[in-house]
Amino acid sequence: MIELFSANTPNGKKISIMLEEINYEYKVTKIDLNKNEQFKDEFKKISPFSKIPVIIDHKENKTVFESGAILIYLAEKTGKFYDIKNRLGVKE
Ligand SMILES: N[C@@H](CCC(=O)N[C@@H](CS)C(=O)NCC(=O)O)C(=O)O
Repeated sequence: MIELFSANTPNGKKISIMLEEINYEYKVTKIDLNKNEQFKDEFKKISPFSKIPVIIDHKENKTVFESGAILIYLAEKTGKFYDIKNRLGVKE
């Protein structure tokens, strides 16, 4: 199961859209940016720059931050929306 730490912003939404598109089971933990929850020590353990979005892949025990990195992680995990041949350094 994927846990998405997010807020109602474009960077947050794009991960929700991806999770819906790949039809992956996930839960959302809301981070209230207006209450500065992104600066809490507990959150900074998974997001060192105090930004959403972040995901924890509980099955793999992996944390990923930065929306682009999250999108690639999910695409590679599911084989959808990303051709591994396009990855830098991968030779055919
Ligand atoms: N490059 C980052 C940007 C993330 C980002 O700017 N997140 C904003 C919301 S869209 C945020 O967490 N802002 C809180 C803050 O800066 O205190 C990404 O693509 O994930």
